[in-house]
Amino acid sequence: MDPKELPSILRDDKISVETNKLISSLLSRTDSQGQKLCKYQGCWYYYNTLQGVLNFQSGFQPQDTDIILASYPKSGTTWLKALTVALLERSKNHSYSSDDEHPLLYDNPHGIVPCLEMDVYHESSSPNLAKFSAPRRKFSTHMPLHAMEETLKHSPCKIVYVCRNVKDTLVSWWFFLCAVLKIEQSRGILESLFESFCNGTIYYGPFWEHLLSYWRASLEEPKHVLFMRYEELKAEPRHQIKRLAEFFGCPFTKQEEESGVVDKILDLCSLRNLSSLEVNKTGSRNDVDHKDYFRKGEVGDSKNYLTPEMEYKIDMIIQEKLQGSGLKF
Ligand code: PAP
Repeated sequence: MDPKELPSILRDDKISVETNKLISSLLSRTDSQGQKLCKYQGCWYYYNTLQGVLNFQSGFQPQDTDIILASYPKSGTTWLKALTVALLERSKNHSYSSDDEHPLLYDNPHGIVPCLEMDVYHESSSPNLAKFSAPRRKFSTHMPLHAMEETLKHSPCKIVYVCRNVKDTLVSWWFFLCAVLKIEQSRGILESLFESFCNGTIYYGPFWEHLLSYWRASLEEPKHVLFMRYEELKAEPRHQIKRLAEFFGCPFTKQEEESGVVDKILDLCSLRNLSSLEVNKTGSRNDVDHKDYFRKGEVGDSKNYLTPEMEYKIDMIIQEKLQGSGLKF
């Protein structure tokens, strides 16, 4: 594929001279798709993303009311963004009907909640953040928590991490990557992604360090970091959305519960509803079609694609890496 046709996150055309110098001192590798990755502060990034991370680290000034939605890619980010937007929007008394001016009806959740390193700080360490002011600034990130710790030091901002069964995450990655690169979905690509996933040298990997960075912080500072699971959101959405609302300091009132607001929000943010909206059927941003953020959304779908040997290897890695942490799958 012509490098200019790649989504911008996979390219290396936004790198400053200093970052180039830094990269030359870092561990680097080329992934199975031919894209260059380097390891910075323990995490693997494509070069443009690294530039965004560095811009963020040097320029971001947190506000106390900021909300940061964090995840390992393909773990439920789009859903968490939609739920967060809907929760914070509800003070505006939406009707949730088709003539409503609810932002989720007019934009993809990724357009409403931009990613710090891939959108906001992609090009500069001093972007104009004025448009993100009301009512609370909402950002997302795929950085591990340790990449943000220095920048967010002493900030009481709210960080929500959504995690997902890593096998489903891997399979979701495979589908997404092939869709974005517009290449055929071959077993060969799944197998090479699997290898990278297992040895940790994958975009934003190793996944276990990612998970553990947020898991530990959620235990140490539960008012600052909330740890959620995709599977729990699927199994008990009403309970989980209430947890999220409480964490943000805007719990549902009795009146809201009685008038069905919880269910309206869940319905608005459902995969079925979001994927059927015109903006998500036809729109795109950062060279990614909105429709590619929505697929099956099923728990355990990886069983249909991973061999028992692959599953076993992942299980063993999880057992070894998460041992003693209290985090289980
Ligand atoms: P991202 O990291 O690129 O933002 P992310 O949203 O985290 O992707 O993950 C995409 C997965 O969430 C897809 O899973 P699948 O490949 O196993 O199907 C997608 O279908 C699922 N997803 C997206 N929106 C929703 C939603 N509203 N409810 C449930 N699952 C969703």
